[in-house]
Amino acid sequence: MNKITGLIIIGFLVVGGIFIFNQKKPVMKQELTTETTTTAMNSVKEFTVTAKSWAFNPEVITVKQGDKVKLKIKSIDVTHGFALPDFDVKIDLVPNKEETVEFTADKKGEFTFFCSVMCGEGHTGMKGKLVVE
Ligand SMILES: [Cu+2]
Repeated sequence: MNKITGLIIIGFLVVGGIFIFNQKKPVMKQELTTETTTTAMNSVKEFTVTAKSWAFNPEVITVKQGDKVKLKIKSIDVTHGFALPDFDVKIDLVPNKEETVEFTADKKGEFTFFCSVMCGEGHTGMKGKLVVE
């Protein structure tokens, strides 16, 4: 009889434990949802970027985490490219044609963007930095 009572008590503890554990989860989810909402309220940051042999201007673009980033990029000489692999951005820049790329800066850090079209001797040094604070 004592053994059975013991098992029942253990059973209650386990069920109670699971109950408490499950109670905590929705609270965590709610916190995440709140964070997402805050992120969605962040603004669109627009930049005009010029590409020419062999540099981007501006070379450093700084935004806040959660910002929606809009880049209007134009090559003013030969065909260049604009690649920002961390945000799945890769585009060819035909001379004097403005291209627009948009992405959400959803992670903090410093991310290199670079020219992705062979454009001459300075090609490999043609890069810049996206800073997400
Ligand atoms: Cu290039």
